[in-house]
Amino acid sequence: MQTVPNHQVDNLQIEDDRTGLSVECLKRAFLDNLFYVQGKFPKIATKNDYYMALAYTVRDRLLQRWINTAVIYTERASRTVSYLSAEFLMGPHLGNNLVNLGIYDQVKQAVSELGLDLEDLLEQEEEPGLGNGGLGRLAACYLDSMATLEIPSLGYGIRYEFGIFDQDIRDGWQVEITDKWLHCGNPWEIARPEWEVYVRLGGHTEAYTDEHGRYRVRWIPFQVIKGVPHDTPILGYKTNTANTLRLWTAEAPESFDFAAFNSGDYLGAVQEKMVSENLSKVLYPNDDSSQGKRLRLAQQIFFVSCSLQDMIRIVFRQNVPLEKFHEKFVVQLNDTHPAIAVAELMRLLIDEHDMGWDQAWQITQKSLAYTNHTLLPEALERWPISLFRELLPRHLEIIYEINYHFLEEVKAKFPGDSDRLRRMSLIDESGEKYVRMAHLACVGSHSINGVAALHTKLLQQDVLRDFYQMYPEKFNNKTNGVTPRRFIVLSNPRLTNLISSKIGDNWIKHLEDLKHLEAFVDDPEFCSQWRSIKSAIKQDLVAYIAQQNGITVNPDSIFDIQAKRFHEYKRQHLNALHIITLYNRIKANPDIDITPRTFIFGGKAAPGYYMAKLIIKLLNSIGDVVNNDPDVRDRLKVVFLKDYSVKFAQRVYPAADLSEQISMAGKEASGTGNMKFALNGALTIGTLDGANVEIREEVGEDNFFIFGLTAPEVYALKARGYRPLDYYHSNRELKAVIDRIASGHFSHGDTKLFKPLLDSLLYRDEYLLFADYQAYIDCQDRVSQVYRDRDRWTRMSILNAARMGKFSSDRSIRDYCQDIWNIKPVPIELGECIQAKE
Ligand code: OX2
Repeated sequence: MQTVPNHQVDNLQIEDDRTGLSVECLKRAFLDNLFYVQGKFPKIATKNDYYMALAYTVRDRLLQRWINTAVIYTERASRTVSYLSAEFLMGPHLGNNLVNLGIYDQVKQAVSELGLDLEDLLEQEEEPGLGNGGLGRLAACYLDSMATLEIPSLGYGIRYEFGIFDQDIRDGWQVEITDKWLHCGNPWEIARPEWEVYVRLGGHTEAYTDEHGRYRVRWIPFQVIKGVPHDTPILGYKTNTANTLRLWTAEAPESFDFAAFNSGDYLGAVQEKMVSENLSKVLYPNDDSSQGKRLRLAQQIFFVSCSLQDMIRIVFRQNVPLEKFHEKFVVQLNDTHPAIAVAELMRLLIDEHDMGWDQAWQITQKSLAYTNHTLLPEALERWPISLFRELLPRHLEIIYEINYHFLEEVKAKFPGDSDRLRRMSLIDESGEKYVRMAHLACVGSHSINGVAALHTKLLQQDVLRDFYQMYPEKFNNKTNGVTPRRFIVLSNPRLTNLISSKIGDNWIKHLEDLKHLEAFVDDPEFCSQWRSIKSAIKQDLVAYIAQQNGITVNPDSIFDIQAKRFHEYKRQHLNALHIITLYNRIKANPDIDITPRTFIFGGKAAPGYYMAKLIIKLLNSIGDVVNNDPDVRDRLKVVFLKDYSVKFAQRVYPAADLSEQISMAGKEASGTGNMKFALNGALTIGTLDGANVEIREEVGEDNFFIFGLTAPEVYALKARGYRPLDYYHSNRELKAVIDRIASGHFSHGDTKLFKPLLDSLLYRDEYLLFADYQAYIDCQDRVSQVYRDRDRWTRMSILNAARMGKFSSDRSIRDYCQDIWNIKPVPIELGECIQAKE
């Protein structure tokens, strides 16, 4: 427990209402905030007022730690990680902060003594959905771990006014609704207008000679945008460290458009303002794909420039010479979305701070490090040169110069290899010209990492092969991890208590300690407790499904869950083929002995991704038929839970028996849902893709349901010439499944509805569903068999959770600190600022 900070008044200890952690103190503070912040009293207060009052009560306790942390970092000019990410998928703050402060139970009691229910208040929070999926959630887990490990860090990103859209399902189709996460206010952030910065866009450049006779370039922009930082404290688990997430909003600089450009043209000026504010309006809802839109490039330069300028401000404030920028900051690029940082840091150092090229280049390379998150070709960002020149004329010049020096280096290392020069150039000149952002990131960084062992290997052998040959020393792997605070302590308190009752609670900070659970795997009482907890959680989900979808599901059935973004490579439709296979078996033989299953899906599709949306429609259509067919007799249920989010994920992971991780091998860089499910005792059915490989290694092959082609087998099959029709014609069950869909059985006789999907499978099947179909079905049959042996299943479930130690984001962050960042913890003592206040 934290020691309670007190003011000493004549030996009498009086708790400070803004820092105290006792139940009495929390109650007083809560009512105080209800009155003085929300301006309400209990009789007229809404649930949201209560939520806000509680949030401010918790924020007060964070502020004390936040300010102490800032004081110490500033005094010591501590080396700091800047985590640059276009997405941070934080999830609700309140519950997590209660866990990390260690006051969940006290607050629960405090609000209950005031006649309120904590769970109810937690439900009130609109989560900031400032990310699409795995990439944004990883950034959030890493912030939690950096704070917990007392690593000085700043997360930098965009404060999108509209985060990821809300998903509704109408007539089985996904419908997108704008997310209004800010409409009730955001109690967790503090705006810092005093640290605003300006970002330039468009216009042209001019060369000139400075007073020392040096060649210089001046950039005359077409537009200037103001960036205003909004800070959110990120508290570590049971530490005093509270780091900062700094998100930028775009505004019009009043003086600029009103005076200089639009004098007298009031409406024009307002128009200008709206155009500026557009920059941070909306998150692009594409996961793992890039569309090459102008506004997106503008968003990237906007948050990157704001963040780098902010770092330079901090460097100056802490009296660090700019030549030592790379000693003060290491800047981690979360995929290529912030890769423009390479050119922008060069520009700031050279054009704005008078540094020479060579020194600026050294500093840039030493500061920046790049994480790649995908092997999908459609996700590799490239920008048409014309667009780039129009928006970032100065950056394009700098990139050309970097490219010149870089290609000289390549020539020196591989003389006479002009094909290599063409492949490696920062500019793609094969047709219309493009800037290749991954190449820019590789050249400008001192470290390049993938996010799982297999992914890093494939990067080296394939996507970034030339760069691996050029700079082998830059490459390293950092397997992803997830924070056990949010994804088990907060989301699964029952399992957390059981685990801690056996092995203490050290595992929450040292997840590898979960291995001590193995000692209890043969203890019948422990096994029965484990089982009854899973069963109770499944009951809760049953109630939720009944209320949300009006579907009755059997709590004893296998809860078979696939929850993630919809993408063809993730193969939710392979799962659908399995459901229909079982359905067909029942239709052929209504008395067949089948292990009951509930198939649960959750996830959003990019609004413009037609095929992914059609897969959602297919799943819902299958559900409509299967759930209501009397022959099925409740043995199969198909449930699509709409509007999957972090909040919702926390409810789903603990309830799973089976976790579906069935991407085509070689496509899923890592996956992190796979880790969250297993940590909560689900067994995995999966391909040898991404981190599945390492999860299986850890939990043991006997405790993992593996199937399907390996990555090399996928390549080999494609190279031989893959013919999906051959599988269709030679596999009776597969043919029956496809024919069942084609017949209109799931579409009220409409044979056209799913034709595009079927055609793409029959004639192309890019993700090899047909090739993996039989292996998947056989593996699922094994799952059904094993599930019937309750004791065996429980044992496997316990071993899965017990062996997940490696997949804590704390381990990932320690690895980043050691191998890339060269950074050590800075412990924070409480105290100083309380005295300062008095
Ligand atoms: C995702 C990857 O698809 C996923 O495999 C990985 O676990 C996650 O990033 C975190 O590393 N957009 N989303 C991703 O990559 C990109 C690009």
